Amino acid sequence: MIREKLVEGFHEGYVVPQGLIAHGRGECFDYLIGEKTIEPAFKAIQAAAAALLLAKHPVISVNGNVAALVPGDVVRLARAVNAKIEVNLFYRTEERVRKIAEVLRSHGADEVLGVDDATATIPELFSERRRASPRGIYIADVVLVALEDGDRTEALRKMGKTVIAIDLNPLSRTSLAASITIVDNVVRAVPKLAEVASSLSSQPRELLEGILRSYDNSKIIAEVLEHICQRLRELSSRMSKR
Ligand code: PTJ
Repeated sequence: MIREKLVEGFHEGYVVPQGLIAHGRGECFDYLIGEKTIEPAFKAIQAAAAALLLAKHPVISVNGNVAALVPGDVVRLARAVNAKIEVNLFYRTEERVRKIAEVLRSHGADEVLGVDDATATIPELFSERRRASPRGIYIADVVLVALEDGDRTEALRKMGKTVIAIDLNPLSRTSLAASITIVDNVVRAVPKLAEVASSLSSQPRELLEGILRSYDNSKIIAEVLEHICQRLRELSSRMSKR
């Protein structure tokens, strides 16, 4: 079903062929983690929810794959944390931007940035992803990205922003450069993040700050790698007993 959604987005002209290849890479890592939200990802989701709720200008960045897979959950998350939604594409064309904005609007988004207003430039970035809205990613203090390239994550960090990344590859440049890395499939991570954010939204600020203070991203990535090693060891011992 997930693949079909991407293929449909591809036929409708807003998912790029490179997005289908990226998805295949993601599936491989999803098998390695066991196709479920693992404990370190859940800890990262809690920290991400806290960061988004504490932010002054939170923004959710949407590309072709995200629009195809979780458009409704993006809108729900944006409502839960009062974030703006911005289209930001690696392979940017105005036609794709408009189609993605339309998909988001058809799922309930009131406002989609990055369409006619991507007039600001992220410094030291040379891909089409440098274009940002001066009311969105450009001034954001917290940006959520998914299936992202390492260059933009690094550039956003250099601008002093907190970057939350959803990426199934724990060793991608994005995963290593982000402030909070959620190693999980977007189809599980985005709805879970919306759910956790809704339940944390009534909590006092101090509790959210405490969650963020005790969060250590390198430790979380190490836990993900340990989970994969342990899972492979278990699978290998099961195979040797067959
Ligand atoms: O729509 P555009 O023009 O912005 O282009 C989007 C793509 C995905 C083509 C572009 O951002 C790209 O090429 O990304 P990368 O550099 O291939 O990175 C994608 C990362 O996302 C890889 O580390 C994959 O393992 C990971 N990934 C793939 N599918 C999923 C995923 N992570 C979470 N959930 C997935 N479903």
